[in-house]
Amino acid sequence: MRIFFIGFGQAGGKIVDMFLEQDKKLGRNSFRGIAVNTARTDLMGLKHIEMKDRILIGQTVVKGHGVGTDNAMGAKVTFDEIDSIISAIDKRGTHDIDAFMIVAGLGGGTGSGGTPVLTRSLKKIYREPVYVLGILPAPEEGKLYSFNAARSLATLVKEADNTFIFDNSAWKNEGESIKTAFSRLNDEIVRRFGVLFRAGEVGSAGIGEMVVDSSEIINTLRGGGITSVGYAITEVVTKKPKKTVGGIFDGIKGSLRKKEATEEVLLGEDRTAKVISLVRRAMLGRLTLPCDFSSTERALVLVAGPPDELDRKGIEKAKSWVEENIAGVEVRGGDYPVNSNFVAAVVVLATVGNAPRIKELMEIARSTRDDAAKIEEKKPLSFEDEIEPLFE
Ligand SMILES: Nc1nc2c(ncn2[C@@H]2O[C@H](COP(=O)(O)OP(=O)(O)OP(=O)(O)O)[C@@H](O)[C@H]2O)c(=O)[nH]1
Ligand SMILES: [Mg+2]
Repeated sequence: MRIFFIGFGQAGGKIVDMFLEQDKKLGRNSFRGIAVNTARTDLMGLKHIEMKDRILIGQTVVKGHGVGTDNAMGAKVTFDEIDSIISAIDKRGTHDIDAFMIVAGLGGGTGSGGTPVLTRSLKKIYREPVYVLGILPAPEEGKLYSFNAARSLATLVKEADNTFIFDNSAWKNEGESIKTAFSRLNDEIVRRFGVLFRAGEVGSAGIGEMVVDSSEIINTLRGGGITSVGYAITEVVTKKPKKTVGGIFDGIKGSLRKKEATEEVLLGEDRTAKVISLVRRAMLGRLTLPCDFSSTERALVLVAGPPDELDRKGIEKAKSWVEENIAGVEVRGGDYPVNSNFVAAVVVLATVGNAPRIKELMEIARSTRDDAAKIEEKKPLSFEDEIEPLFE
């Protein structure tokens, strides 16, 4: 899939920079990307996004120093300078892309406020779907971050074709500070979304029997809402031990080490059963947004690895198993052949209905707003009418 990334704000810029780094490392050309920020130093710190693709906005207002967690300001400067952002996107080229992906931390000011404005604008101008990869703040960052994230999300679910969520709080370790966790979390993000976003790409391992192409990903995401992604990986054990090749599964921080994969042995055992177990592990393990998967409307199952290991019957059975466990009946899926000593499964849970962390954010946002406005009445929560969106 050819993706045009836009990293909005500091977190977004860093993560897009890493997607491009991964592309370079693999010698691929699937991803392109730009960064947009109100803070000059954040843009300067990037390494793989070209200088001309780093767009500083809001200079007359904040003088390159960022909007300091004020997402209404982030929305305003984006709105005022939308033409220069669109022009930078056009210059980079959009004619051969499959989708846009705006990446942003939703708790701050720039990315949180700017992403919904840019999403709406891209939707008006281009035919390609506009997705968002939104990062949720950890509770320790304070109420303002939660409030920002809730408002941004309330707007995004209306504007974007789909919003992938990665919840920082679900991924940081007990006792670890959120800041020290960033580089590890970003590596997790780039690994799992990298596999998904590359699906359909013709690699050196040839064409699969049942390839997932970009239209299947787009159709899975069509319903909009919030999407969570599961991932699991296992090493292929061969009779003649070869040099370990991680291939597309390598993150930025170096090659996969054996201990990162499980000890499941594919060779000599039932490959069908192994594919099924890998997919189950992906869905039952830690998701990018912990959620009740039985409330999911659609899903996509992707199994990537060396062609010999991509057992067709296993993938079909795994799809049936996913279908039995989600609310809807639409489960797409297939394979993605790659040269690697690993096999990975990605399960996309599209349009999840019930995620405790989202509910919690909405509660915090409502109580923060109510504190401010001294509103007594309690209404049921929904994105549509409860949380004041950033703009209408
Ligand atoms: N996973 C991850 N989250 C990050 C990273 N950097 C920041 N965040 C989170 O993203 C949210 C927003 O932070 P920033 O991206 O710094 O905010 P910004 O968009 O630059 O906005 P302002 O600095 O307020 O103008 C916070 O909740 C952070 O915890 C990162 O590298 N990785
Ligand atoms: Mg910033």
